[in-house]
Amino acid sequence: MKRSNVKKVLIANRGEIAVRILRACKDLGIQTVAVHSTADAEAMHVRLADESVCIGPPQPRESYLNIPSIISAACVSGADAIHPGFGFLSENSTFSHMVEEHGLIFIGPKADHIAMMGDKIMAKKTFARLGLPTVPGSDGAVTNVNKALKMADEMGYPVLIKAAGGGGGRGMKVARSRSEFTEAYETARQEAGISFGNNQVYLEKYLTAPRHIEFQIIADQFGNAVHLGERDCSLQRRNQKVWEEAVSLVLTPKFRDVFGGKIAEAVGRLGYSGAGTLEFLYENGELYFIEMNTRIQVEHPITEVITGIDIVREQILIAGGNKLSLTQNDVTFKGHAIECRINAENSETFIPSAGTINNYHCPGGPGVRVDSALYDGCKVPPYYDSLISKLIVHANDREQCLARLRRALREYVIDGVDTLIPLHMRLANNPDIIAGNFDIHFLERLHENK
Ligand code: MV4
Repeated sequence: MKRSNVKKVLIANRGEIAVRILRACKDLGIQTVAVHSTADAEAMHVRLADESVCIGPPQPRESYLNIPSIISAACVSGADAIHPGFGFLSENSTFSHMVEEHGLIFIGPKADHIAMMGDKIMAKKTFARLGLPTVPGSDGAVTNVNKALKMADEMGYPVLIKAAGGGGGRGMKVARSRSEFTEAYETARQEAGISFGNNQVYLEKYLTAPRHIEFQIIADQFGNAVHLGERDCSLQRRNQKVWEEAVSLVLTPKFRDVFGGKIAEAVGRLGYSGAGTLEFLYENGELYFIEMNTRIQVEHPITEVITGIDIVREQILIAGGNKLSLTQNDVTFKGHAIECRINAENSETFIPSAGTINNYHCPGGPGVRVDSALYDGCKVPPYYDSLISKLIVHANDREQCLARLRRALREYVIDGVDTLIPLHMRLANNPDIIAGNFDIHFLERLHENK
C-alpha cells in the first residue's frame, strides 16, 4: 500500500468537493479537519471529518475566503497540509504562498505556476512557446488602439478582446465588425481595470461555434507528467458548465494519444506539479489552447471513472513529495462517462433555490456514482454556489451511458429545493444531444427557442 507522508489535511472548502477530498484522505489513512461557516455547522463535510473548526459567519468573504482564519485553524488543529478544493482560495497564489510560509503543504501547484496561469496572456505565451497550438491573435498584450485596430483588420472579424486578468468567460468583448472595434476595445480595457486591477487586454480571432474541450493532466515534483485524456464541456450556460462528457465524440484515439502526449511533455518541461486542466476550443478538426486551470475541477470524476485513477489521491501524494505512481502507458480509457451538475436552481428560469431537503433518495446500480453532500434533512444555504450534487454515469459506450443516465435521473429524488434534474432529463432525451450535435451555444439556443 502507498503510504502518504501527509498525516492530517485541512479541507478549505464545503459541500460535495469537501466530502470528495475527505474520502480520498480516508482511503490514504490521513486524518481530516473540516472548516465551516456558521451556516454549515451541520453540513455533511463537518459530520464526516475527524475534527472541525468554525471559521466565521456565512458570507464567504468572512469564512471560506478568510485566509487568517483558515491558516489559524490548520495550525491549531495540527494539520500538515491544506487542500483548497475548487473555487474559494483554490487559485489564489497569495494563499498558497502563505500556506507554505507557515510550514504547511499546499495541495496544488507551486504559487508561481498558479500566478502564471492566472495571467491569461502569460499562460498563452507559455504554452505557445512549449509547442501547443493557440487561437490566432495578438502576440501578447495590445496597448495602442490604432495598432489594435490594424491587427483586427488583418485578422478579420469577428474579433474577441480578452482581459489578461479574466478567464472563465469574464472580461471578454466581441467586435463583430470594424465599426464595433474601438468601442469594444475601450470598454474591455476599462472593465478589465475595474474588475481585475489589470487593464491589459489581448486579441483573438472569435471562433463562432466551437466545442469546449479540456485535457486533464497530473504531474509530480520530479518533472514526470501524464495526461488523462479530455472532457467535452460544451454544454454550458453563462459560462457555467451543466453537463460534461469523457471522452469527446470528436477526437479519435490516435489524435488523443498524440495531442495528449504533446500536452504532457509541455507540462513536464514547465516543471508544473499537481493536477491541472488545459482548456481548448475545438473548431474544424483543430484544438486551440485558451487557458489553464490549476485546481481540481468540478468535472474530474468523469475522467476518474473512465481511467480508474483517483485524481484527488494523486494530488495528495504528489504534494507530499511522492513520484507519480503511473506512466502514460498505464493510462487507458474505458467506455464513456457523463456528469450532470445538479444545481439547486429552477430548471426553466435557473433561479437559485435554498431550503431544507425533506425527502432524499439517491440513485444507484451499475455505472452510477453520486458525489454530493446531501442528506435527508440537510440545509441548502443561500450564500454559496448552487451546485449540490453531481450525477456521474459510466458505461461501455455512449448509448448505454445515456440509457443509464435516464434511469438514474428517474430514480433521483431531491425534495425541498428546485433542481436541474428536469433539465437533465430533457437533455438526455434531446435528439441533438443523443446524436452528439452540439457546441458551446447549444444550451442558450435551446432556451431561447422555447
Ligand atoms: C473564446 C470563444 C471564441 N473564440 N475565444 C469563454 C470562457 C473562457 N474560458 C474562454 N471563452 C471563450 N473564448 C475565442 N477566440 C468563446 C468562448 C466562450 C466559451 C468557451 C468555453 C465554454 C463556454 C463558452 C461560452 C461563451 C464563450
